[in-house]
Amino acid sequence: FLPNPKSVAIVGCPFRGGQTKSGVEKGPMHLIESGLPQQLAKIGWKVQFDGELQFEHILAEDDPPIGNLKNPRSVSRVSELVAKVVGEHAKNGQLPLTLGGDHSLAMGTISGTLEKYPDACVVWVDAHADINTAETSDSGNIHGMPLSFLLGIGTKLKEFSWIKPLLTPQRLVYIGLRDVDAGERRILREHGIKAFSMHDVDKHGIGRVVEMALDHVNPGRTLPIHMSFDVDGLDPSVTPSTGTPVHGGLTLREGRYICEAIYETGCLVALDIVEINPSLVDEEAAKKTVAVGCSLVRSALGESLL
Ligand code: 5AB
Ligand code: MN
Ligand code: MN
Ligand code: MN
Repeated sequence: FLPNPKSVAIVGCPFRGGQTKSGVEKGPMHLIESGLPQQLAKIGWKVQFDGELQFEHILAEDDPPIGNLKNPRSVSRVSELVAKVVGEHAKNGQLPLTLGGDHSLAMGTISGTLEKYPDACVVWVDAHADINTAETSDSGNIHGMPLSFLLGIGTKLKEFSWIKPLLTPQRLVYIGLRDVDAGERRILREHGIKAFSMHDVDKHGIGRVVEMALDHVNPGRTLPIHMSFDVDGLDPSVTPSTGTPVHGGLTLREGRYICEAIYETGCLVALDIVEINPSLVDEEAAKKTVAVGCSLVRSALGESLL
């Protein structure tokens, strides 16, 4: 499924409305300015980047909570726009690389991928399960909920009616989990969703975990893969500048290995790198986190297999 010639479209999404900490909207520009487009060109990709998406018109609207959901309309409208842009790039035969921004954006990116590839599977790398519903979420932050919307779990809101719940529980797999809410555990169990926690990574090693994860969602390695990579899946010593860090995470090599192994399948059709917040911790931490973000993208686009 990899585009041939290799062609990537960078979708910069300066959005923070899925959570409450400011700064995550600056993630995409930091990745760009640190040279990501040039790095991808250097490893053989034709790179399209026409500037970040503009969300000002959406963010200017009044957006009071609906129940406990914070910024529901802007999250929905931003994701709807992202879905269109990602879907169009995919239809053009480009690999959409979405730079966040917070993880609520995945509602859009995965919707866009499924528009072109309805049978795509999702590899979700994260410390968190991001599968709360409005009912189970304590925080009301929608970056902790995108998968419930994509799966069609929980109360349907008219504000989100554009989302087609095309994702099925058996097409989703997690790697890196270590901070899962009680309500989320229940959802994972009830829907039989496969998750590889840090415990599994310690027990089996990352090589075996990625193999088992792919065997579950993509047994014949014949289905397109959308990888959504939250940098908080890595340990905070590796990616300190992120809004919801959790200790005991993946090492840099484990993170890059996941990306390399996904590239090696030849099935990658879309990639998200989200939750880099350059305003958190200090400048050195931000630089390090951005550099790691770039390295994950390069690994997922084949750098180590030249
Ligand atoms: B992230 C939490 N489960 O729902 C919630 O960073 C955290 O995109 C969500 O993975 C973290 O607020 C969302 C406690
Ligand atoms: Mn997370
Ligand atoms: Mn996440
Ligand atoms: Mn986070």
